[in-house]
Amino acid sequence: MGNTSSMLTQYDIEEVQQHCNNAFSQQEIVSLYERFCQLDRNGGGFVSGEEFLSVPEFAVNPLSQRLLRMLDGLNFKEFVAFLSAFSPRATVQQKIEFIFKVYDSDGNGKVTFNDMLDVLHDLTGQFISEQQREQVLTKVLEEAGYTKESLLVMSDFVKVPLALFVIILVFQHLNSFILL
Ligand SMILES: [Ca+2]
Repeated sequence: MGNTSSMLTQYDIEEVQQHCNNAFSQQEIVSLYERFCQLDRNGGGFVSGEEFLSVPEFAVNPLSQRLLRMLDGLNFKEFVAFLSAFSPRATVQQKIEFIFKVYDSDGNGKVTFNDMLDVLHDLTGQFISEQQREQVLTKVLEEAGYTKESLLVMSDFVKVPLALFVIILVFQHLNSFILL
Protein backbone atom coordinates (compact mmCIF):
# COMPACT_ATOMS: atom_id res chain seq x y z
CA MET A 1 0.00 0.00 0.00
CA GLY A 2 1.42 3.31 -1.07
CA ASN A 3 4.98 4.44 -1.30
CA THR A 4 7.21 2.84 1.31
CA SER A 5 10.58 3.91 -0.04
CA SER A 6 10.44 7.45 1.35
CA MET A 7 10.63 8.38 5.01
CA LEU A 8 10.36 11.60 6.90
CA THR A 9 13.44 12.71 8.79
CA GLN A 10 13.16 14.56 12.09
CA TYR A 11 14.22 17.63 10.16
CA ASP A 12 11.37 17.22 7.64
CA ILE A 13 8.85 16.74 10.44
CA GLU A 14 9.93 19.92 12.17
CA GLU A 15 9.90 21.86 8.93
CA VAL A 16 6.36 20.71 8.09
CA GLN A 17 5.25 21.41 11.64
CA GLN A 18 6.55 24.94 11.37
CA HIS A 19 4.94 25.42 7.98
CA CYS A 20 1.49 24.61 9.40
CA ASN A 21 2.06 26.80 12.48
CA ASN A 22 2.12 23.81 14.83
CA ALA A 23 -1.44 22.86 13.96
CA PHE A 24 -0.35 19.23 14.18
CA SER A 25 1.89 17.35 16.60
CA GLN A 26 4.93 15.47 15.29
CA GLN A 27 3.10 12.18 15.70
CA GLU A 28 0.14 13.54 13.74
CA ILE A 29 2.43 14.66 10.96
CA VAL A 30 3.86 11.16 10.73
CA SER A 31 0.28 9.76 10.48
CA LEU A 32 -0.61 12.32 7.84
CA TYR A 33 2.48 11.36 5.90
CA GLU A 34 1.36 7.73 5.84
CA ARG A 35 -2.02 8.92 4.59
CA PHE A 36 -0.36 11.09 1.98
CA CYS A 37 1.77 8.20 0.70
CA GLN A 38 -1.33 6.01 0.43
CA LEU A 39 -2.97 8.68 -1.69
CA ASP A 40 0.11 9.33 -3.80
CA ARG A 41 -0.07 5.96 -5.43
CA ASN A 42 2.56 6.57 -8.08
CA GLY A 43 4.95 8.00 -5.48
CA GLY A 44 5.48 11.23 -7.39
CA GLY A 45 5.45 13.39 -4.27
CA PHE A 46 2.19 15.10 -5.26
CA VAL A 47 -1.42 14.11 -4.96
CA SER A 48 -3.76 14.64 -7.87
CA GLY A 49 -7.47 15.31 -7.87
CA GLU A 50 -7.99 11.82 -9.22
CA GLU A 51 -6.10 10.26 -6.32
CA PHE A 52 -8.23 12.18 -3.84
CA LEU A 53 -11.38 10.94 -5.50
CA SER A 54 -10.32 7.39 -4.68
CA VAL A 55 -11.15 8.18 -1.03
CA PRO A 56 -14.82 7.25 -0.71
CA GLU A 57 -15.59 9.80 2.04
CA PHE A 58 -14.20 12.47 -0.17
CA ALA A 59 -15.91 11.38 -3.36
CA VAL A 60 -19.38 11.62 -1.79
CA ASN A 61 -18.85 15.14 -0.49
CA PRO A 62 -21.18 17.49 -2.40
CA LEU A 63 -18.36 20.01 -2.48
CA SER A 64 -15.73 17.56 -3.69
CA GLN A 65 -15.22 19.15 -7.11
CA ARG A 66 -14.62 22.49 -5.49
CA LEU A 67 -12.26 21.04 -2.89
CA LEU A 68 -10.42 19.11 -5.57
CA ARG A 69 -9.45 22.31 -7.29
CA MET A 70 -7.90 23.44 -4.02
CA LEU A 71 -6.15 20.12 -3.41
CA ASP A 72 -4.95 19.15 -6.87
CA GLY A 73 -1.18 18.90 -7.16
CA LEU A 74 -0.26 19.57 -3.53
CA ASN A 75 3.00 18.26 -2.15
CA PHE A 76 3.15 16.97 1.42
CA LYS A 77 3.96 20.30 3.02
CA GLU A 78 1.08 22.02 1.20
CA PHE A 79 -1.21 19.10 1.96
CA VAL A 80 -0.58 19.50 5.70
CA ALA A 81 -1.08 23.27 5.48
CA PHE A 82 -4.36 22.68 3.65
CA LEU A 83 -5.56 20.30 6.35
CA SER A 84 -4.46 22.48 9.25
CA ALA A 85 -7.90 24.14 9.40
CA PHE A 86 -9.19 20.72 10.48
CA SER A 87 -6.76 20.30 13.31
CA PRO A 88 -8.24 20.32 16.83
CA ARG A 89 -5.74 23.12 17.50
CA ALA A 90 -7.00 25.31 14.65
CA THR A 91 -8.58 28.56 15.73
CA VAL A 92 -12.06 29.66 14.66
CA GLN A 93 -10.37 32.28 12.51
CA GLN A 94 -8.35 29.62 10.66
CA LYS A 95 -11.52 27.62 10.02
CA ILE A 96 -13.31 30.69 8.71
CA GLU A 97 -10.39 31.48 6.41
CA PHE A 98 -10.59 28.00 4.98
CA ILE A 99 -14.33 28.24 4.33
CA PHE A 100 -13.88 31.63 2.75
CA LYS A 101 -11.42 30.08 0.29
CA VAL A 102 -13.98 27.42 -0.59
CA TYR A 103 -16.32 30.21 -1.73
CA ASP A 104 -13.72 32.51 -3.24
CA SER A 105 -13.13 30.38 -6.32
CA ASP A 106 -10.91 32.89 -8.15
CA GLY A 107 -8.92 33.62 -4.99
CA ASN A 108 -9.16 37.43 -5.21
CA GLY A 109 -10.27 37.82 -1.59
CA LYS A 110 -13.87 38.71 -2.46
CA VAL A 111 -16.97 36.58 -2.53
CA THR A 112 -19.79 37.51 -4.91
CA PHE A 113 -23.47 36.62 -4.98
CA ASN A 114 -22.71 34.14 -7.75
CA ASP A 115 -19.94 32.49 -5.73
CA MET A 116 -22.42 31.87 -2.94
CA LEU A 117 -25.05 30.72 -5.38
CA ASP A 118 -22.60 28.20 -6.85
CA VAL A 119 -21.82 26.71 -3.45
CA LEU A 120 -25.50 26.58 -2.62
CA HIS A 121 -26.05 24.83 -5.93
CA ASP A 122 -23.42 22.20 -5.09
CA LEU A 123 -25.06 21.61 -1.74
CA THR A 124 -28.70 21.50 -2.75
CA GLY A 125 -28.42 20.13 -6.30
CA GLN A 126 -31.75 19.13 -7.78
CA PHE A 127 -33.70 19.63 -4.57
CA ILE A 128 -34.19 23.36 -4.99
CA SER A 129 -34.74 25.34 -8.19
CA GLU A 130 -32.29 28.02 -9.25
CA GLN A 131 -34.97 30.63 -8.66
CA GLN A 132 -35.58 29.42 -5.11
CA ARG A 133 -31.86 29.47 -4.40
CA GLU A 134 -31.60 33.05 -5.59
CA GLN A 135 -34.56 34.07 -3.44
CA VAL A 136 -33.18 32.41 -0.33
CA LEU A 137 -29.74 33.85 -0.83
CA THR A 138 -31.03 37.36 -1.55
CA LYS A 139 -33.07 37.26 1.64
CA VAL A 140 -30.19 35.94 3.75
CA LEU A 141 -27.89 38.65 2.40
CA GLU A 142 -30.46 41.39 2.98
CA GLU A 143 -30.96 40.25 6.56
CA ALA A 144 -27.23 40.58 7.11
CA GLY A 145 -27.28 44.09 5.59
CA TYR A 146 -25.96 43.27 2.09
CA THR A 147 -27.36 43.13 -1.44
CA LYS A 148 -26.85 40.93 -4.49
CA GLU A 149 -24.23 43.38 -5.69
CA SER A 150 -22.17 43.29 -2.49
CA LEU A 151 -18.64 41.93 -2.66
CA LEU A 152 -18.00 40.22 0.63
CA VAL A 153 -14.57 40.22 2.19
CA MET A 154 -13.78 37.94 5.11
CA SER A 155 -15.10 40.28 7.80
CA ASP A 156 -18.43 40.64 5.95
CA PHE A 157 -18.62 37.00 5.22
CA VAL A 158 -18.83 35.91 8.86
CA LYS A 159 -22.01 37.97 9.26
CA VAL A 160 -23.87 35.82 6.75
CA PRO A 161 -25.03 32.74 8.66
CA LEU A 162 -25.59 30.66 5.55
CA ALA A 163 -21.97 31.11 4.56
CA LEU A 164 -20.78 29.33 7.66
CA PHE A 165 -23.24 26.51 7.33
CA VAL A 166 -20.90 24.95 4.79
CA ILE A 167 -18.31 24.52 7.48
CA ILE A 168 -20.32 21.70 9.02
CA LEU A 169 -20.52 19.69 5.83
CA VAL A 170 -16.96 20.11 4.77
CA PHE A 171 -15.56 19.43 8.20
CA GLN A 172 -17.70 16.38 8.76
CA HIS A 173 -16.43 14.77 5.60
CA LEU A 174 -12.82 15.79 5.79
CA ASN A 175 -12.45 14.87 9.44
CA SER A 176 -13.19 11.28 8.67
CA PHE A 177 -10.89 11.55 5.70
CA ILE A 178 -7.89 12.63 7.72
CA LEU A 179 -8.30 9.76 10.21
CA LEU A 180 -5.87 11.06 12.76
CA1 LIG B 1 -13.52 36.02 -5.69
